[in-house]
Amino acid sequence: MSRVLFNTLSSLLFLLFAFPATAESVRGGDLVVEAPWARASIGTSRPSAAYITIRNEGSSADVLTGIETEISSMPEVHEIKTNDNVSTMSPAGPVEIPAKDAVKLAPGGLHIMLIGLQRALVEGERFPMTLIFEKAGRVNVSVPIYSLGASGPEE
Ligand SMILES: [Cu+2]
Repeated sequence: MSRVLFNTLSSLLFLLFAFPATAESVRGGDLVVEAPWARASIGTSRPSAAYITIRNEGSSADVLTGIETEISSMPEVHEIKTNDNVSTMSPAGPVEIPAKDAVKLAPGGLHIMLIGLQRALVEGERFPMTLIFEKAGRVNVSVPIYSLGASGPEE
């Protein structure tokens, strides 16, 4: 290997390790699914929640129709609605991702409810999750688990 090439490769490796990507993202068709995370759970008796941002770079809307993950026997997209200071949570049904727009699943709004946990969510671990879209099809993400009190992806 030439010395120049070696130096170039070394620099590239250095950049890779010195600046790891903070926001994880996965592309599926026109969609970019980014910054997935979930909250740690206490055991498995109560559901936990996962959050993610879905960006649509295409010129037509797509629809999130379902979630699959081995960690939950019934993963469901929920929405929180607040009326007269009372917040209620209910299944959101199919979620439209408008063209050239983004939908953010975040605490206080849309979220993926992980009902029927198959094992406890432990801070620092990960689990696989599949988002199913009408057009983009199946998009697989690896979801990092943050602390019980986390409010968003770490910067
Ligand atoms: Cu919920």
